[in-house]
Amino acid sequence: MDNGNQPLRAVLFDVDGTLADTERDGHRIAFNAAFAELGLDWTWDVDLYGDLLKITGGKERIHYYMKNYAPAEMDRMGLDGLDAWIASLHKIKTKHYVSLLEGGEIPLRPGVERLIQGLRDAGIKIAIATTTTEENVTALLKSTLGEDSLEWFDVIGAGDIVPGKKPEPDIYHWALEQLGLPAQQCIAVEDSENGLKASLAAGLDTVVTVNAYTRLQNFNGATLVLSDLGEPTQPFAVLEGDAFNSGWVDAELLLKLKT
Ligand code: XBP
Ligand code: MG
Repeated sequence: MDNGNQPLRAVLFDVDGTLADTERDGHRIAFNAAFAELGLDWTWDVDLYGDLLKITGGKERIHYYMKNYAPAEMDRMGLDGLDAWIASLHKIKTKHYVSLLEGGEIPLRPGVERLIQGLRDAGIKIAIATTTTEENVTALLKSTLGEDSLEWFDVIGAGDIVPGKKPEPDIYHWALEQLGLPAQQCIAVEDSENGLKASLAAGLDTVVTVNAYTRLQNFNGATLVLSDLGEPTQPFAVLEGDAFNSGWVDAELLLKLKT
């Protein structure tokens, strides 16, 4: 199919909080399991983790936590060894997180699978633009959409492949370049203020689906802010913007947002 003249050629999905509610019962649990494995008496409870989420990137989040909550341990580590130690702790965290996903603990959010299939059927490209580690993305997609699902995505942009994590736009710039498309022909789907800042700074129209950690954040500039992507049996709630009387996000609605 030649979609050369279409106003919408690709949808770029964030992962954590957008494809699945991974933070509270996924990443947080995995961080705590890694701390316990190394004999650290650190516990990130649900509220503390909500505060820590303002720092994107697991390694960066650990660094911020140490600086603010465990400065003595940070001093003991010394500047030279700190980054390597955080990287090894984070590797252990990734192992725990991947095994949670492989155990089928974390489902996709409402409407995600339906939208992805619908975009594929409509010949609209799909891509991932996330701050999280690539292994985590692979494990989430395989455990929820099946072993072959990685091939459905034209581009998977994740983790440390760019220098600046969200709210920097780097990962979106990278993904757009890989897609070979201008931002004007694409839409991003995000769940957080940091994610929205990144997508807007890359020039992307953005649909936000909020979750418990992000629902009170500032989503100025989003094209649409929704409770979730919605399903025919379970329509979304519109929090901001015009959803053209739709109850669920599909290719048709995204095309309308582009006109
Ligand atoms: C969310 C993040 C990530 C995860 C943890 O990214 O900021 O850091 O919380 O994953 P996004 P890592 O919303 O862009 O998907 O520990 O692998 O960084
Ligand atoms: Mg997110």
